[in-house]
Amino acid sequence: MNPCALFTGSESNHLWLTEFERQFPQLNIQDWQNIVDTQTVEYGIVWQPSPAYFQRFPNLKAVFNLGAGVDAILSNPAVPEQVQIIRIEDGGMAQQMNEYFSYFLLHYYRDMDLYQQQQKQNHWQPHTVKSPNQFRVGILGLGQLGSQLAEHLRGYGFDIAGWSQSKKHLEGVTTYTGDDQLKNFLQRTNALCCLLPLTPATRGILNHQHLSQLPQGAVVINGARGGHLVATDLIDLLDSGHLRGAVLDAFEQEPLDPQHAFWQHPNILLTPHCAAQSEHHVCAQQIGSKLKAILSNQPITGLINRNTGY
Ligand code: OXD
Repeated sequence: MNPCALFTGSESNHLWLTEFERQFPQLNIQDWQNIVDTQTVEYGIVWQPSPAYFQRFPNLKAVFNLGAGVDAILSNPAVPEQVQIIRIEDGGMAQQMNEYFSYFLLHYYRDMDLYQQQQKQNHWQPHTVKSPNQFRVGILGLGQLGSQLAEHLRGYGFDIAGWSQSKKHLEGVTTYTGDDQLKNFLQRTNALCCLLPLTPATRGILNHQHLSQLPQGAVVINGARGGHLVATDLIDLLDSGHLRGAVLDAFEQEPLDPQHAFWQHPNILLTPHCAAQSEHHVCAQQIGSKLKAILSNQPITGLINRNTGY
């Protein structure tokens, strides 16, 4: 079997290699830099590969992305047209995303941000608990992760809506489609959860125009990519009091610059791109099985459409 070239650009490389070796020793997955006969490589497994990766393997047919979002591959100018891109589908991330969003949604729904401020002022004041159906959650992006989040949140009794580019039907979820319905979706949403793929169409979607369509006192939780958000617009809307708070997990530059205004903003909670992490054993299982399927001419799911970017 020809070697399959792994690139993760991080110290977790050896963990991936060990996991692939454990589950699929016959697949000959190797560190991309150790492969000598580079012309024979037809398949790759990558996370945020450098242009040099694609230059090194001119006969690549397909790469498996070690995550859900493929924006780092699509924006790489060295990726040849004919190389197919295959993403992780769930890979253990849906449950982690559900936990992450539930945690912060409950934080705002149960006024924990207000209690944190009150504690700093030694101020005792209970707030009336709202009925959950008065808390209107809106999920931007109803792909694998967004639709599972909608399903999970129904258990809390929140009023849930979702927005996506193409029409989706999800039980118990009011769905909105396309640019024409984005305003109506935003206007009814108290807690906006972003799980969109980052594409030219969604870059900067969390901007002043859209965020100011949310009702006064809304909150924003971005578990997708920093490129969705216009940082200065968010800060303006928090400072003017239009938005109550924001939770940010992903940033345009990572790690986030220690001088960035987000760190010290009183109404921003931030986490270091950890909302959901692909689990080695689950993802290795998924990728190895798909690679075996491709090699025996079986169909697979998770292929990226280069036109839509997801
Ligand atoms: C992903 C990520 O895209 O972890 O999977 O950000």
